[in-house]
Amino acid sequence: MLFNDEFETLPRPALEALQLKRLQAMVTRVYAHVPFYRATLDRAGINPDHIKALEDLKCLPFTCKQDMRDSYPYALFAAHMEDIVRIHASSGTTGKPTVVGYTRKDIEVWSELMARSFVAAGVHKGDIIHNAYGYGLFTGGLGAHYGAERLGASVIPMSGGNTQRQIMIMQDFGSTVLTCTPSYSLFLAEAAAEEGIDFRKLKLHVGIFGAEPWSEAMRTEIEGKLNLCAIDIYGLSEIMGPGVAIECREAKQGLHIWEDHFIPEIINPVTCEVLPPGEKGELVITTITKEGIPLIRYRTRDITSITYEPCVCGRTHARIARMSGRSDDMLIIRGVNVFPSQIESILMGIEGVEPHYLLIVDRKENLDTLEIQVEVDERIFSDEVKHLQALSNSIEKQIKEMLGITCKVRLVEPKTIMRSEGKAKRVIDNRIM
Ligand code: DLL
Repeated sequence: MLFNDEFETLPRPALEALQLKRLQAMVTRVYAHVPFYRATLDRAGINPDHIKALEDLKCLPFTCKQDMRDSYPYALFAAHMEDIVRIHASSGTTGKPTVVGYTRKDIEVWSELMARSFVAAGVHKGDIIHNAYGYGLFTGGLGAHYGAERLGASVIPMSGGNTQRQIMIMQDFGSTVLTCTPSYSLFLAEAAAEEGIDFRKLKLHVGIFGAEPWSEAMRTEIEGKLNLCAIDIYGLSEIMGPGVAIECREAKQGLHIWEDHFIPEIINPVTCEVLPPGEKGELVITTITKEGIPLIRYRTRDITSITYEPCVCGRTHARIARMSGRSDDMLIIRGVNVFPSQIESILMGIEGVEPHYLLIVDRKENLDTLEIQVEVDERIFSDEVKHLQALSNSIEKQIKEMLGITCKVRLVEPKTIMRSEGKAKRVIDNRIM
């Protein structure tokens, strides 16, 4: 099933011709309306007429998060304020948030792309979507909401939090689709079990999870505990919000990125050279239809790879691999690079280990240390100390063998690690002052 048959299956030559036309129009517009872009393009000696082919994108300068911060709040907007109908912001860990503005047309496009994403995930009219992404400045709640309405499904605007009530509503309203972060879905299942409610008996058939990194092993865990098909959805506020890319239900092999609106590239984050399909690097996105805040070659910091291989679902849009983390999430422990998702994959493969963990990085006597706190199930936790010790030793050994880092594993009681209603916090790095 497709939402927009024509655009989702455009043959590649037609798709690329459309991309070029839209790219040229976008660059012309930002050059005329955004002083920041006029200055950076002038500095690079490029004027909009230089873009004759898609390959010319490579000559354009990158935009990064700092450029958005420097333009706080509205300096990167390419539309007049009277044409901006919505403002969202993403809360950075430090300082001011990153602000994005949408024209009426931007909201229409976003709604369509979210509707396409829902259909790709196997959602249809008649479904009851329990939307537990946060409503507010965060794009998750309203983005999914408008997409659900555009599709014509029923949407329950739950937002995050109030977990007990969420479960009651899901049960009584007969929700068939759950949208929230993957970590919150597990929290919901756990809270339901505490009340004696078996999540597996609810009517949910699909969960659309994103906004934070999660592993394939976490998918297996969620699908088992919630008895639904778990689909990965990607997006970021700078580019639009949720619905930039999504897995199709048919393949669940990579996330289709809606290329009639975004041009993806993968670069080496150090040298900035563009990498060929299949190679892992940083995802860079150029928006080609946005009016409010179009971005040229935005460096997302998210690490993935891309493939243009045809997909069984018939969509012609490229697929990006599940994000393995953000380049700024990457931990360097005694010189070894490691992503939290790699540790997660190892933990999830171990019997009795629960999908709740926290990585604590510190520096003692000039040496980096990593402590992994991870919950184990009740049965294991009440076991003899020597068995617990043996289990933590074996996890430490596997991590050493597979990732090359020495760590200390601390097995903790069920429900000790803080649960999150939105994006989970997995790392505490005490080395950062
Ligand atoms: O998280 C938008 C969103 C809402 C996506 C709901 C999906 C579902 P931001 O708050 O701006 O926007 O955070 C964007 O979250 O750069 C990634 O690092 C991370 N992220 C988003 N989706 C995924 C995913 C929303 N499926 C940042 N896998 C992005 C891994 C993800 N990381």
